[in-house]
Amino acid sequence: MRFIHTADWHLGRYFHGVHLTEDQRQLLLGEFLPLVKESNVEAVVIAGDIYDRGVPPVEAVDLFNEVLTKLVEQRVKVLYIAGNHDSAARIGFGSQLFARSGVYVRGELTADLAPVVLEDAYGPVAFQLFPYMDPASVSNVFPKEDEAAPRMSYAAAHRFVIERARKVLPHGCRSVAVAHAFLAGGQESDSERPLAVGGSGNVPPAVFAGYNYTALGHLHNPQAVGRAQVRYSGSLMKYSFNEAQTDKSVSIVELDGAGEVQLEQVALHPRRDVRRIRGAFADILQDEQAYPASQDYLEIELTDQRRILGVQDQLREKFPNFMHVSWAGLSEAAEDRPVTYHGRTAQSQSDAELFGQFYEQMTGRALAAEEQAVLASCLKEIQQEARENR
Ligand SMILES: [Mn+2]
Repeated sequence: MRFIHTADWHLGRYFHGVHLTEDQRQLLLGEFLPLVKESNVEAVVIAGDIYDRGVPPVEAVDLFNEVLTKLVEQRVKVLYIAGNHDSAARIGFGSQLFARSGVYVRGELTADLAPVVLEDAYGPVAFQLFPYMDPASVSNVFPKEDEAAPRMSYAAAHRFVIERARKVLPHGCRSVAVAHAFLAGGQESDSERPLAVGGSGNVPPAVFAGYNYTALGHLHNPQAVGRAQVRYSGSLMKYSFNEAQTDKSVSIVELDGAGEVQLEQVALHPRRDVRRIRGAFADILQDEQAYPASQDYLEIELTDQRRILGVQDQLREKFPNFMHVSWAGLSEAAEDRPVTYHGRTAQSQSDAELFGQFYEQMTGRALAAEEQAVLASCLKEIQQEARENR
């Protein structure tokens, strides 16, 4: 059995004010679908976070519809689950109908843990689909007799459901688990939404020990956890600047007749990369060698020791899709120099003055009179609320 493992597409993602759906469309239609065809796989597994949010934009739904349809036309089976960003019920839409076309979906966790069984030349392979599950949904689906029992931890909830699922697998059958969870030892990036306050990266990889391969979603950097066959494919694209160093890929999984797994990572190439550049403003603007003009999504770290007004417009000409400027040199120098504005330090300024100064630094222009009026009324409201709550 040869299949592609991917996850965390986050269709409809909004990144620093830009809708990424068009980038996602070009990547999926222009690179992913041809890859599916060339790599001769029998199935595509998407391990959750299909969409970026429970109610995704229409363009994102259209895109997923188009990709699914093309995969079915290419006679490839598709298996997908809901992640923590998805609405479980909406992801589950049409699941019984879709199964007739070879598209297998688990949106909500149900007591029915029967696997999807696909056949290859060596016999059956059981795919067990575990949509995103938190302790509350597990206790809802499998109520305990003892109501007074303490609430399960994430780890206990996963162990409970997976042990149960193992029992319904045909004996001796090769098996693949598909899940959306945070496993102990996994490395986070800046673009996952935490599963729970205080973190819940405590599901031990060993709960998946019985499976020949575990296709995981949730963590956005590609990585194995515990052993090579328990794996996060990583997200479709870079969704935060701290992922800039790691290129995205999908995993091609080859499961032989004995259940042994061969893995191959195939890199993805979106039309615009997410990158960080760092340097002095004048260099970044003029040095074509070190800083070539680019359409990429950039975070620009300026090392200048003095703030320069109006950098945004000039940077925009060379880097039309840059997203963020930070003043790295300023914070280093600011340690021993109090920030002043019209000759006064921050401590001696009013909130309105401080905000006006911040606004000017960010946009390069001062607040207009009517903007100052709006600001004043907001501040008044905030101060009033603060007084009432005291
Ligand atoms: Mn995700």
